[in-house]
Amino acid sequence: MSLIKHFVPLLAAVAPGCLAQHSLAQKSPVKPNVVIIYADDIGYGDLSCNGAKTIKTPNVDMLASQGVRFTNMHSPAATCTPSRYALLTGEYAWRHEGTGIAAGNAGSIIRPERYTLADVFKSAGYQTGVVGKWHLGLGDKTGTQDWNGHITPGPSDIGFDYSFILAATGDRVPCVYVENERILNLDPKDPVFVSYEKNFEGEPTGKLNPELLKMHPSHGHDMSIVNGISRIGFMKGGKSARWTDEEIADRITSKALSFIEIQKGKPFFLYFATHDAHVPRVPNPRFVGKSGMGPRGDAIIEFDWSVGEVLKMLKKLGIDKNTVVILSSDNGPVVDDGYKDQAAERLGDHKPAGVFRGGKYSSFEGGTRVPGILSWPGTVRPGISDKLLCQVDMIATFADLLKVKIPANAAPDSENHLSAWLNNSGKGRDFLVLQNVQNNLSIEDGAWKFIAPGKGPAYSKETNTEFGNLDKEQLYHLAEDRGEKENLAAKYSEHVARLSEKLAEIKAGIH
Ligand code: NG6
Ligand code: CA
Repeated sequence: MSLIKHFVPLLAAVAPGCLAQHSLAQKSPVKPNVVIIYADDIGYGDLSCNGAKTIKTPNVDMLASQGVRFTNMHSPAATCTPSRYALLTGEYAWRHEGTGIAAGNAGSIIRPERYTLADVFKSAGYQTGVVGKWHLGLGDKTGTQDWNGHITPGPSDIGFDYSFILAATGDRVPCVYVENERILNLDPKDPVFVSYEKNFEGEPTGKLNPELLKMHPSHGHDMSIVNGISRIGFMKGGKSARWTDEEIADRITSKALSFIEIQKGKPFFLYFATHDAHVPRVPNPRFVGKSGMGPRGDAIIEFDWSVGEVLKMLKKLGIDKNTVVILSSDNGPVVDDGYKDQAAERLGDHKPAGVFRGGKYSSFEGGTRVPGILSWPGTVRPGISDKLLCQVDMIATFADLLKVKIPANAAPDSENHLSAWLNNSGKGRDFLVLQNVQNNLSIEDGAWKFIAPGKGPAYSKETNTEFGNLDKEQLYHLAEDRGEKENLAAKYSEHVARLSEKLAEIKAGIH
């Protein structure tokens, strides 16, 4: 498809200077900056542009009003690591061993030889950066990394020129920032040690020393204590390098802003993965109490602030019209994810997954139908799109925009849907395969969804989530039953047969 086609709707409206730039695009691709703002555990219904009434997210809403708001955008999986793996590699994570929720001492899951989304941008001459939550492993092997030197391989081996990351998640040790693969502010006399097997002698834990805690676990999360919060895993040392949870959003947002400021003259790609609203939810004091819903709501307001800061910076530098901003989330929402933070008690009428069933971890739509916004002011026509789209397609889609050739065998599941992402005539995906926390698969075609029979509990009492697992087939008519209330498998066996056959083909690698 010719590139110029994507710009047709706005050609009449843009200034003559821009027109010239766009006709050049026929020969050489335009190179807008690209910022992906990737939220953690923020659900479809958590944003006011998607209908939330209790929580107000004015900055996200502004982004949505100047861009296209997708109502059928999916993360590739219902948990973090597999979604991020698929986003960056263009391969469904269920094809690849070792892509489940990663421990904080996991080795690099995406190996250096792998072609990634960052490589697409590098091939097109971009400066690339990742700031925020990583959760894709670091170092050569699980558990034996030396955290006190150059922790390699890491983001620089898979296409990122710059990285400022949390190695895993806020609730997993090591609780330190890692900048360009070295722990920031590390005192060599106080090295960091990490174990996911046993505690280090003399170190307090949430389990044995609850009196030291300012936030208590509701399930799990009772190991090493950092900043008055017990975590998953054990760590020792690195006192000067430990983060303060209340400052994480400020720290990573300011790193994202300075990356943008430094790179502004060249095309850049920034993958800005916020920690909000993952547990532990410990927003900065200036957001505390702002949602009236406790820390979870306040963390979403903090997320909205981060989005606003990015948009303000792009405007201030005069590059807002030359920057594509994509906002999405790595999986659906969860209310109690392991800390007693009042999230359930103060939820009120708020529906984090909107009209959708289930949430984080789930095969139901709430697991993967996430917020999706793309803005490219002056180029992409604002609007609302209900086309079936998925983050796994970013590699092929941006490769088309930038006219980059993806190597053979790279990004096997990534499809080019540039025209749909840019709110033009493209129809979106024909089929999409999704995975829940037990790696059970479902497939949908926009109108129908088939959840394959799968082992595992139907429901988690701890997180109050329906996983969507059942020992028999499930079929939902999403076009008329977005809430997946009625299992029609017995009634429409032809759709069960059609979708289960397609799922088997995709599993076998036949597209
Ligand atoms: C679970 C954690 C949960 C969260 C999740 C990963 C317990 C009891 N629960 O195992 O708190 O960390 O993993 O979330 O430990 S994700 O968004 O990074 O996938
Ligand atoms: Ca997540």
